[in-house]
Amino acid sequence: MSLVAITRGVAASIGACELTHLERQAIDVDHARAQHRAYEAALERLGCHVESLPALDSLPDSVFVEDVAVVLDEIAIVTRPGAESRRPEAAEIAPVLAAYRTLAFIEPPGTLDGGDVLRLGRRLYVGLSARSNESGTRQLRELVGPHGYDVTAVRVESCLHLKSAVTEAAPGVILVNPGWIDPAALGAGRVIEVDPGEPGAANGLTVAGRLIYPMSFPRTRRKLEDAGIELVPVDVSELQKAEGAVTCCSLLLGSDLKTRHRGDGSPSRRDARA
Ligand code: CIR
Repeated sequence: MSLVAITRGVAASIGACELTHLERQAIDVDHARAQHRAYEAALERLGCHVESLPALDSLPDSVFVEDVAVVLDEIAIVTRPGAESRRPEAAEIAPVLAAYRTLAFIEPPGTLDGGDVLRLGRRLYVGLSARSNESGTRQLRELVGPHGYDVTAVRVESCLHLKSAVTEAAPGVILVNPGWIDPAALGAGRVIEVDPGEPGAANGLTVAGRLIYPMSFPRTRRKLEDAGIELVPVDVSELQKAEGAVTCCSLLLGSDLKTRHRGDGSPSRRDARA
């Protein structure tokens, strides 16, 4: 079983991205692309096969592939993003995921962003946020229940997504901004709180026992290192201007690459970047 990371190149139009909690700042597309390639390289160094999809210049936020699907070992759910401008991204990811998983879809009036779905073991916590609603959560519960997953809804009010406020830093350890989410709501074992001066620091991506983590949060980084967590630092400063972080730039899935079926018979699109 290999680990596959699906990513998508940075759209030339990323400067027109959705913004909820940040002021718009100019984004240097070349710099953002270089940072994104370094992120992909970090995934490769950690043993992932990176399926890097071409940029979609008409969809400014399409680099943030996490939001358009929830991928489990048993099934992939293609979401219906809360932001209308992002809805066409779902149709772009569906054929890619169909090569790896049976698909299901969130239907109207449901909305769901993958950034609102935190998996801890067999439980999926879903942020009821500006992007993900009760219907989307209910549909997700019906789709994953038969595969042995429980779904628990959690209110998210002060930040974009649930995973802006909390991610898993290591097995049984969550990294959390307690000002944005009450860690007690997540019933996790060990809790590491972000440094109070770094509210956006709760988003890290665990891969192969390491934590891919933004360079821009040095104080929280020190806390994580002191807790014995091995970090892989990445500079995502340009993507952060688009309200992105590290979980949002990939979809991770276990795959038997040798036997998986590709509908179009083509090889991996690793080198098909725009
Ligand atoms: C948006 O507002 O949808 C994008 N500008 C940022 C999405 C980031 N996604 C994520 O953290 N899961």
